[in-house]
Amino acid sequence: MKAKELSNEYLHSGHGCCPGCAMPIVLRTVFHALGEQTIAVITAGCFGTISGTFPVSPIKLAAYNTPFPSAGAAGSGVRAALDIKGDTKTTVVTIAGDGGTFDIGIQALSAAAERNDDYIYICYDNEAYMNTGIQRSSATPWGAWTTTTPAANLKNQPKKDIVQIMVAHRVPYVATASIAYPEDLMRKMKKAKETRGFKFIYAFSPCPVGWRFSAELTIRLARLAVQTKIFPLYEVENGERYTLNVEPEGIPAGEYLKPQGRFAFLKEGDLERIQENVDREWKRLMNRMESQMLG
Ligand SMILES: Cc1ncc(C[n+]2csc(CCOP(=O)(O)OP(=O)(O)O)c2C)c(N)n1
Ligand SMILES: [Mg+2]
Repeated sequence: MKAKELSNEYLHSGHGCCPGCAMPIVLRTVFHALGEQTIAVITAGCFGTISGTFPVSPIKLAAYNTPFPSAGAAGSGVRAALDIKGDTKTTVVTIAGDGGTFDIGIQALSAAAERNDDYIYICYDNEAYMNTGIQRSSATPWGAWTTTTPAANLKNQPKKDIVQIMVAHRVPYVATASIAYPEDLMRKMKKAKETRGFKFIYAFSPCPVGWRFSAELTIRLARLAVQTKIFPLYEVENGERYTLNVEPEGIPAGEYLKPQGRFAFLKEGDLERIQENVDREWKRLMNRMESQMLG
């Protein structure tokens, strides 16, 4: 990344995130790309907790806090207010976790996408309700421990495919992103900023506390998620044009799962089952990309 791009900080150190949390790294990069003429719409997850600590908020951007169910609508409202004032330059970005996006806020998110309202919605996915104590969400992967899916009763449903849900709205831009590939994340944010209409950015966000891994492994796990094909990096324009951004090495899924204590309760055969699912999902993605080339 060029030094000039990093010269303006909008998320400062000294914030209240846990050591090794990926979310402030994701959002620091996001804010670098969007610049200071940005209004952040914030929900009650971990980001809301660290950014709403008056008078020591670490963010240097205009911010609007809203309940989870209205996050999608609040982004639309801020955009509409700016439009009425004739301000087309300010970028609106709604930021929510996986619980706020996949579960609690999905109706307002869907409605804003259906109207193709002109703002960016970012979901940082740490795969559970972390701020309230590691409860499972519909983004928690199959076989994971959480406080509501204990060792004797691990998560028994697959992760909801939020990207396909958003792609089905045929919005101008949907992209997955990872802090292990910051240039890619930066480029996607700039593209989202330049694109008119609704944009959905889905950022992977490893959580050392909830996933039970050592804090220095955050970036390595983010990279392994991409390289094992568990979290592919790709973008989709107008609901149909797919581009794969990083060709994964296809490292076995176990390399990603083993450092994480939340997967310590898997039984014999579970690893193979997870690997089969990763391969099946990857094939589905490749089929979509191929059918677009044929069509
Ligand atoms: C409507 C509503 N339901 C529940 C809560 C309680 N709550 C506060 S933070 C949180 C966790 C949200 O999880 P997520 O969106 O994934 O963000 P994270 O904490 O993981 O960053 C919950 C359930 C709330 N504030 N509002
Ligand atoms: Mg979460």
